[in-house]
Parts: sequence; C-alpha cells; structure tokens
Amino acid sequence: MKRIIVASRPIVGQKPGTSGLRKKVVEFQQPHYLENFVQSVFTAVGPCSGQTLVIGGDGRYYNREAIQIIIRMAVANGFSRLLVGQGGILSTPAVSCVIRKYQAFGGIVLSASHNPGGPSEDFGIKYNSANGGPAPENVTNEIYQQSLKITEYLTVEAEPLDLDTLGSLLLGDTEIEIIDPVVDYANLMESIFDFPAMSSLLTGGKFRMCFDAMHAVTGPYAIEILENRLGAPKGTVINSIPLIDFGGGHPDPNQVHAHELVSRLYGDDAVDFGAASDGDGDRNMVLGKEFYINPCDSLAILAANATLIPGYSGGIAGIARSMPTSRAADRVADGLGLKCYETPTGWKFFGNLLDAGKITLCGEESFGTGSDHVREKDGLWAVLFWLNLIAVKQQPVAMIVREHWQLYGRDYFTRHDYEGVNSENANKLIVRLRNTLYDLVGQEFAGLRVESADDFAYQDPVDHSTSTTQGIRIYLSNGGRIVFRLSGTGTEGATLRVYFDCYQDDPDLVDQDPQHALTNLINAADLIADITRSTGRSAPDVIT
Ligand code: VG1
Ligand code: CO
Repeated sequence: MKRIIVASRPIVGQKPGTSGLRKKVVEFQQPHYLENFVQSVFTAVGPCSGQTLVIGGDGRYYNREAIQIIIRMAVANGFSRLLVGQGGILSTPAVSCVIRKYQAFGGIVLSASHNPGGPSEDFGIKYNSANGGPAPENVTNEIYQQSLKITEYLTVEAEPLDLDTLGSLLLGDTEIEIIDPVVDYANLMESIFDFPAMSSLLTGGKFRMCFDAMHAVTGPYAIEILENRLGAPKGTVINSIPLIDFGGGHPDPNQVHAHELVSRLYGDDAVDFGAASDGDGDRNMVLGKEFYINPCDSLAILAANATLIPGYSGGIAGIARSMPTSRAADRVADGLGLKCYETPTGWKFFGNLLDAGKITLCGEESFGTGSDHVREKDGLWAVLFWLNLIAVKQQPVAMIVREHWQLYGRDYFTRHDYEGVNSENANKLIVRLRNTLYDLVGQEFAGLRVESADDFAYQDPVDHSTSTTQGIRIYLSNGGRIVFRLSGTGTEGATLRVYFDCYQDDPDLVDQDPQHALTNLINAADLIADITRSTGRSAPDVIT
C-alpha cells in the first residue's frame, strides 16, 4: 500500500448548507471534488491519527464509490480504525448511535436526505462530531475555509474493499471493520421503548400498521425492528429494499411524495397507523386512519406524553424547536414548567442544548423529531414513540391528537414551498423584506395588522456563538406568524419556504383544514412579499 499526496486546487462552492454539502452527482464525480471536501474535513477537524471514524450512507447512487474514496483518504490521514456500514449502508441516526456507542472521533454520512437519487440527481456528504451530531457552524465554517485554500490531499493506492462481508481487515495500519448497520441502532430502540407492549399491539389482530421505507435506507431497520423484533406481520414494511435511485421516487415523507402510504390509510381496508421515513432515515411522517399528524403537533404530543415511555419515564429536561416550527411545543413546555428553546433551522443547533442536558426532546416542522438518545433527528424512533404511546393509551391516533387540541388549543400550521425558483429573484425577495421590516410594522395586509417583524438571529445559550439572518418573521394582529426563508439543502435554483402558523383555542374551531384556517395569513404573505410576481408561480409546488 502506497501513501500518495495528490496536488489539488480549491473548487468553488463547497460551503456546507443546512445539512452538509449537497450537489448533483455529476458535480461530485468531477476530478478532486469529493477528495477536496473530505481532505478539508480531515484538516479542519484533525489531527486524525489514531482516531476512529464511522462511515456510511443512504445507499443512493455513488454511495459505494464515495465510500471507497473516503476509506483510502482516511487511511492516508492516519485514522487507526474505520467502522463502515455493511454494503455502505448506515442511516443518519444509526451513524449518530454508532459514533456515540463506540466513542468514535466522528463520522461521515453520505446522503442528500430527501432529495432524489440517481446519476442525474443529488448526492451529499456531512461530517458528524464525537457527540454524534452534525458538525456545528464553527466547524462547517472551518471546513469551508480549508476548501478555499487546499493545495493537496492524501490518499493511498489500494484495491476497492469488499464492503459486503461483515468482519475486520487491515489496510496499512488501519483496521477497517464492516459492521452490521442495524443491530446497534435496534438495540438502542429496544432500550428506550416498551417492546413487549408494542408487540402485543402489533400481534393482537386488532391493530394494523404500514411503514413506507420509500426504497431508502430505513427498509432494513424497519424490517428488523417492526417485523422481526416486534412481530408485525410480514409486509408491514413496504418499499423496504434500498435502491440507488429510490425506485425513481422522491424519498420525502410527506403527503405528496408518500402517496402509496397515504392511500393505505383511506378506504374500507385502511390500516390504523401509517408512517414513512426519508432517504437517510432521519425524518418521519406519522398518520392515523384518514388522519394526518403535523410534525409540529407530533413534537408537542410526544413531549406531553413522554413519561408514558420507559426511556423518558423520569420526565424531560426541556424542549427545543426550530424557529419556523409552530409554537405547539411551547404550550406543553409551559404546562410542564419547562423551557422551550427556539433555534435556527437545522439539527446542528440542537447539539449544544442536548449535550448540556438543557433539553430532552426537539423537533422541526420538516418532519424531524428526536431526543437525547442520539444527536440527529430520528425517523424510526418517532414512529416507535407513537406506537408505544398507542399501546399504552389504547386510543386511535386521531383521538390522541384531538384530545391534545382540546387541552392545549391548536396551532394551525402549514408550509408552502416554491421550488427551483430563479435564485436572483428569490434572494431579492428576502433582501427586500429584510430592508423593509420596520416599515411593515403597523401596516395592514388582508385585514391583518403587522405587530412586529424581525430577521431571526440566535445566540447559542451554551457556547454563546451567534447566527444571524436565519429567517424573516412577521407577527400579525390575529396572533398568527409568517416566516420567510430560503432553503439551504437544494441543488437547483432556490427554494423559497413560507411558513404559517396561528393559534386557535376555541374547542369548536380546532378541527378545520389548515389551508382554510390560515387563509388570511396566506393572502397577507403574498401581499407582503409579492410572492406570485417574484417567483412567477401562481401556487406553491409543495404544501405540507
Ligand atoms: C431542510 C429543512 C430543515 C432540515 C434540513 C435537513 O432544510 O427545512 O428543517 O433540518 O432540511 O433535513 P432547508 O434549509 O432546505 O429548509 V434532512 O432530512 O435533509 O437531513
Ligand atoms: Co433526512
């Protein structure tokens, strides 16, 4: 095995976004592209010699090739041990679990999450730190700085390794272990939830569920946990085989993209509970019979009922939600006498709060929910939490949610996405809003007066680092809120996200369609930001 130093030059545009670096596959396949980024990571977080690194991905196109490249570079950079998921597979929460369990130095996750996969689709890479969580902003900034001044990278000459056979091999002085991608994660789930109670629910004959793995990474995890360990009938997990192009689908667990699952929740033969996860297994959507649970409500309900779950029976320390997420969780925190933190979008902002023990549960409106069991959002964990809750409460999903609304009131929520918008126009829209924020206050739009408006800035309560320009917030006279921000995960043009939420505490008015309940906010947003004209779209591409 020969160690080689390859001369290279900076490549523009390697700035990590909301969740790592995401680009089209062809961009990653350019000479030195992946290598430059990986070397920038190792240089930024190093020295790496003698350390353990976890490597895995969601199985999408280019996953295996990228893993071979990263293994060779990790060896050349001095790591003494690599833990690689069999077949190159490790879900995002499983990487987090494995890093923590084996006290690794860090991990590399290969995924573009919910973005489609395939030769002309998306790829991504993300670095996770020793706490198992996405690298915080100071680290991602340093990685970017390194990418701007790189002159060479280190690798070794070696044949591609067999990623499919479990066991250990040596490359130079580095021990490479091909690990079972599922077992550590499944054991962790079994330590948190009441598996006997959930198993009785799933095998009792009265309750049926369907889990849609969307041909992405959660298939093997869901089969092992739901069908093998909990005894749910074979076929409970659909689309369970990870495919490099996700079967041509869009592995985003919402009602638009998980339409096969949604159809199983309707009609005469509807199942009682449905769930789906995304490309890399960190998102979740949960559904009851003919009933959709908004992720903001899900977080609030899990928090309100946490003590019913063995892993949280001693109570929770606090809650956090991303800023655009509705304020439903805040009401539960209030009721429990706990603090609810409001963070910028992206899981990396929860890391310090979790590490410091300030929060136990956290979530985002974008189908992300999690707890201090790992440092990533965790799709299957959320599904198992709901199953455990149903097993204890012995109530249908819809009843659990409606009872919650009766008790706390309902925070109506919806998000409108305008995808693939001209970047210049999208940026202009945000800048225009930012520059006119103070003039907006007092003005009326669609019958609602603007009470206050700001551009969200966050100071981390633990390390006091600040993050500015995290989204424009506009508070209206009906108690409603509109948030505007641009996506940091897309690979084509810009995606404008507009978030709406409004509280309703009249028990007779908590069962409306959110699009209806939020109509005046939606109309106000168009007037405030001139969305139709700026995007050239008469309606959003995706509504969640
Ligand atoms: C989106 C979501 C954000 C989430 C991020 C990563 O980011 O809005 O809440 O944390 O995706 O999720 P953005 O910048 O596009 O709005 V995942 O499942 O892609 O790791
Ligand atoms: Co994801």
